[in-house]
Amino acid sequence: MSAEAAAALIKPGMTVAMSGFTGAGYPKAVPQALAVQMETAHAAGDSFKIKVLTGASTAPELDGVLAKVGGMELRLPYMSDPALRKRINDGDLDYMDIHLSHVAQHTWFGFYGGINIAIVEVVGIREDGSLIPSSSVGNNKTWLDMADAVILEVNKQQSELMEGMHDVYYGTALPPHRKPVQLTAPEDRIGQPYLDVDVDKVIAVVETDAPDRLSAFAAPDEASNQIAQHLLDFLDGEIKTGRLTDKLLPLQSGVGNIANAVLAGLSRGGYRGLKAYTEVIQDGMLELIKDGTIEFASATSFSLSEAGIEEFNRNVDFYRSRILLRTQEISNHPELIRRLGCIALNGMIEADIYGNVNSTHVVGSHVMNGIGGSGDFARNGYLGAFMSPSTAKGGKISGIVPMASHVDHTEHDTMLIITEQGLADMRGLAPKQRARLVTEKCAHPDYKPMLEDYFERASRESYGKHTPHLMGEALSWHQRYIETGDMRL
Ligand code: 0RQ
Repeated sequence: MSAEAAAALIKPGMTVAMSGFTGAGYPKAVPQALAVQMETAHAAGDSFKIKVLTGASTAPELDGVLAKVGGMELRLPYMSDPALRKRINDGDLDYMDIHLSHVAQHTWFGFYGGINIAIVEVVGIREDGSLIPSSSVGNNKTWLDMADAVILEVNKQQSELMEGMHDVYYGTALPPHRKPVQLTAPEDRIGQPYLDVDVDKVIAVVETDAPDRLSAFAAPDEASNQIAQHLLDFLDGEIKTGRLTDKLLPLQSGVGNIANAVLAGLSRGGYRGLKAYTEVIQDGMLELIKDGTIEFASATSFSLSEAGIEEFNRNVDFYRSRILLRTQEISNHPELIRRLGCIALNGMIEADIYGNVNSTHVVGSHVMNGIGGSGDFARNGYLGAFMSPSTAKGGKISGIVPMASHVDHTEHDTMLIITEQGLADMRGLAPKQRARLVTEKCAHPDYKPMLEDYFERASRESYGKHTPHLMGEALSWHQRYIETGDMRL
């Protein structure tokens, strides 16, 4: 049926679970048709809002249009759309930022109530009713299983050549009936290439012909290259001490500028035959697979630029045996990340001197994107690194602060803090040692004396001497930024 007819099946107040992970594999027509119907309702004075669950971030055709018409009352988990971000920070809707590995199980536990409708993009519907997954798998298995009704978008633009590259695991159960997940290497297949759906629940099939978000990547800047170099030097040191071999351990890489620069650096570093157990395959990862740096990559989503898609389609037979897309409850599974010993590399907003990391909130209250999978990997991996330039907004904000204004990753979960200034290896260090090292290695020269002064006074005057802090001053840098637009004195 038409997208308009399918959208008309969605009613105000419903919980609608949609496909999509980092701008890939999201429904492209029904959400846009729904936004038009919401706008009409709002013009007539009727409220029309729904609760939206996804895999992770989507695109303007989903989060963007629904945000613009004020059509969401709740959104979870990760998002990165500017219009939606503005709505959330204006206080117009509730946003629940949860670990990506938690979404499926919390849905099964009933924490979010039921799901009225699932809208899932697929590449095709097979004769037996099973579905060829699209460019992301995300939470689609859970959405299809749990929803009362299902709308499928069959997108002609998604390459049919992806068929067979997915591994959908159907062995999850609820406690106390859980069994170990039998995956011991990133390349292990433990599921099936297709998604199952109860055909009696399918209330609409809509054909679409539109590309994914296709974000292009900026060339790495100077700071990103320096951060990448610090990490590569650190890894070389780990190999020399014998803690790692030159095959490293399976890599998880976040998204964005710095992640891309690190991937490019690995290629220069002469590594061969590495593996990735990660969430997203970006252009940088494709290049590493092509040149043999990475031998195999497991993820839940492709997030490629137009050039990346062309490259993938041209050499699909080569990539087919080197890439698997899984459900996000498996790509981000704590049990598997711990077993494989992933090296987790993620961006951050700020870190404090003790190594508590804020990945999500500018000045404690303005949400940027969300925690994504960074917590799944940082807490459970073999190594957890957080990376950022040492300053933001032209030097007016320090990325290293006395106390993090919001904490996503506690000092117990973080091991490496890396800025363009240097790398702080906090493994095996107690709080005061961490504070001195993070300040020395990572702080920008404009802020280093301020941090040293703070720590020295806190060490003398603090209520307790274990993790010295001056409670009235710990967040004063953020307050100063709010008042003057600059954290500097
Ligand atoms: O803002 O674009 O307005 O200039 O944050 O910062 O330095 O370009 O770095 O693209 O890597 O993003 C933490 C947001 C970093 C990202 C974050 C501002 C800065 C700029 C972007 P502008 P950069 P990145 C895998 C894992 C959480 C999710 C995650 C992120 C913008 O890495 O969302 O790890 N991580 N997922 O100016 C004020 C500061 C700031 C600051 C940066 N201290 N104060 N603004 N910015 N630091 C993927 C998934 O799980 C799906």
